[in-house]
Amino acid sequence: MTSSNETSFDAGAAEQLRASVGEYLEGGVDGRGLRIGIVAGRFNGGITTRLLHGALAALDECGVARSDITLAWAPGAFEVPIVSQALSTGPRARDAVITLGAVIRGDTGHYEIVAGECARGVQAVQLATGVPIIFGVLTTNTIEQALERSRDDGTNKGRECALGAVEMAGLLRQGSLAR
Ligand code: INI
Repeated sequence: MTSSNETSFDAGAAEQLRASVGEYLEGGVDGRGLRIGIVAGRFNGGITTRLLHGALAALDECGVARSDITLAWAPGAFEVPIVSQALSTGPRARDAVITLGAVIRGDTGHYEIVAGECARGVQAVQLATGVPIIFGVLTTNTIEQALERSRDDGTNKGRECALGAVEMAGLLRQGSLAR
């Protein structure tokens, strides 16, 4: 992934815009009181478990209570959307759902189908339910790339997705976005 001064988000510059618009909305990192669902694929479960540890650590940092987290294991990435849907509908709908999985091209003849249908399904669920479904399903060419993206550090994709879940849940509760 490339990053440069030109492409990265400039928080200072954005902050200066706050007073120049009618309504300025952004999520944050306060996860207290949020109910979060996590759907993890058991396929390539060594990778998804690494993502899960990254996600849980970040949710802890945001103040999300462990008792407010539901963890559901799906057989694989293909089943992740329907479980996400079950966690985002009805009276017990979560404030956000994090999906975690690993589809590795080298191992998979039908890589495009599994990865594509998972992404398509996740997007369909969040647009249909209004609950943010964060896409933490790795799609890589090699096992090494999947290991690299699930390292036990700040670059862990599960961590990034947990922060995204807290941010999106907060954002969608704000101002004119609130339902
Ligand atoms: N599921 C994954 O999560 N990752 C994969 O790489 C994968 N491969 O390699 O096929 C995979 N397959 C299982 C699939 O998600 C379903 O569980 C299965 O097809 C049953 O519907």
